[in-house]
Amino acid sequence: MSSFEVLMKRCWFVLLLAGSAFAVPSRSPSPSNLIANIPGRTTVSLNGAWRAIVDPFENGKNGFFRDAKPNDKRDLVEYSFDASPVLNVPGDWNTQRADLMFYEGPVWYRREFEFHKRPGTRMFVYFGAANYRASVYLNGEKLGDHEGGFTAFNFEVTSQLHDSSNVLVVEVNNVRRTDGVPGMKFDWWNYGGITRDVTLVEVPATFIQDYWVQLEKGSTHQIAGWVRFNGPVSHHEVTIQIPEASVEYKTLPDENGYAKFTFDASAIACGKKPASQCSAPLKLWSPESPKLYRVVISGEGDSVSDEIGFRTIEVHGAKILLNGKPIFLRGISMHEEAPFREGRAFSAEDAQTLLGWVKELGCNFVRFAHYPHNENEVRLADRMGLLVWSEIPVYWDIDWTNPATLENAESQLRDMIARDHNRAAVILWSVANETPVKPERLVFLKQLVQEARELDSTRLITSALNHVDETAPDVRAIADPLGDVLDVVGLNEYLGWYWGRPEDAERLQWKMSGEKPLIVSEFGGGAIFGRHGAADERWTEEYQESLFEHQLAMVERMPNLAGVSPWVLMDFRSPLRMLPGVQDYHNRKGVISNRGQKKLAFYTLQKFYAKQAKENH
Ligand code: GCB
Repeated sequence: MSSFEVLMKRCWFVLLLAGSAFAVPSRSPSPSNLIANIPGRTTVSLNGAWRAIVDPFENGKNGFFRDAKPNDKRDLVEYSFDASPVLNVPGDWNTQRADLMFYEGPVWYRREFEFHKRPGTRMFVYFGAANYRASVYLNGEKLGDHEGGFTAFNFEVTSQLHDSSNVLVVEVNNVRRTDGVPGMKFDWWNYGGITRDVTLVEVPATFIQDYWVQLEKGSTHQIAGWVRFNGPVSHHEVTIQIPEASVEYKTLPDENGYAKFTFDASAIACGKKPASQCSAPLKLWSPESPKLYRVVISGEGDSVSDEIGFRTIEVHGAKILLNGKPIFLRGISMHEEAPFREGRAFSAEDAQTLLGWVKELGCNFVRFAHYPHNENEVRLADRMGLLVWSEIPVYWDIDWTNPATLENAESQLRDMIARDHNRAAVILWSVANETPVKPERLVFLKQLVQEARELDSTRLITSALNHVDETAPDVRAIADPLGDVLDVVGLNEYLGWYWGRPEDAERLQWKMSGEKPLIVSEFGGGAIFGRHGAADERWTEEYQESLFEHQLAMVERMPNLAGVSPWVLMDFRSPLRMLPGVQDYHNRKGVISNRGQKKLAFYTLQKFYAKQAKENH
């Protein structure tokens, strides 16, 4: 231990460490340029009423970003933000104006704001998400473009920001694209707009851009990670503190403003105490005890505080181990759809309602389908003790051979991981959902799997597969070579809805090749809340209930089963579901209706999870 210098500081032991090479949980520095932990920064919200011009032919490309006004009565200016109606931000435009429900195309947003810059600071504008493409302009200058409807992005505005009145203009275009991620067809509403918070972020000239503080894979006391600065560094100490656990650790950044570290939290916290008294100074995070610690990272004149949980997640044969013990994932899939009012969910209250239902079902796991959900949901899952599957929208068929499409998917993957890599709740990164088995898709997805592993070697990589072979009468096996490179295999199967009858589940046997955990990531069927009838009558609550009963009994018999996340928590809008009087543009497979009413299948699942919780303890 010659490279360690152990110092006593107040009652704490401080380890000072410089220049050693360590195993870190990720490739570094993180290639994403996102500023981590916006809730923990000095910010000004730009949410509220923005003026909006609906521009179906994209005429505004000729200059709407200038926010021009006629100079005199002879001047011709054929648009006016001032005279245009407002749209709320955050929010999709579809549910704010009836005439925009089916709209796909560009909308120009404008927000005026007053701001006085403080000396020595740098400013950024941060968007939680805008679907699907966004071009951003401040005071007539272009800041940049962003593609992808569910990932955050930020631009520095230090030099564009005026010291008084400012005009921020954003063109948001939700038109579907053949080269997009997702592509042309998907089973959810293509809500357009600035769908998450917009924030001005103030940071010092040199600031902590991102950091990673998590347990090293497989260890319950070794913390490994990094801190990345933006701006000139003067090689001052970087400190990582976990005050409640009496941990303080110091290291130095390199010339690129990057400091990686690994330290033994027990050794620091225990100091000279006998080992028997301090074998586990960190209480591990788990669904039963979602302990979060305040972690303070400081250095180079900046300081950020976060709430971080510590846990391990591994695969051992066909088991998923949380903190070294096998866990059965009692889950549900959900969309980021607002309860009661419909539209995109974005607020802390939306998250509270949705995840409240998830807890009421008896879940310890939730699958955030089919794209990265807003940060409120992920942070609440951290606090509530819900394990999370997080996914990028590589969905059904996309342009597999197009390098720009791959680059786009990679950047969505990077930004998903960058925003949430300090959240203990997130245990699974999913690279795709129900993609067709063909060679070019395998090349594409293998690349994403490899990249996810390089970015985060501590979590598990998965994907929802749906290609199944009938290997003998009433025997099915997953037939997708992508399974070979995943840590955990997801299976979407719709026996009793898209094929066969619910009771066929009694006879069906499943075979798994190889020892890998399996999550049945979807099954389900549609029902209208309040429609009652025989168990074999489609769209009744009884049909859905019977389907759940048969499915759950079958799923329990599946080899390698490590978890379930049926489809889906709540009915949601979808352009693919038109049947009048039944669907009316809603996917009705929710166990809860879009008005918050619980269907019979909700209770079937709740009962199953109560039994599972008892048996697996
Ligand atoms: C699926 C998809 C999901 C759909 C669901 C359905 O397999 O993954 O996005 O909404 O089926 O309802 O058909």
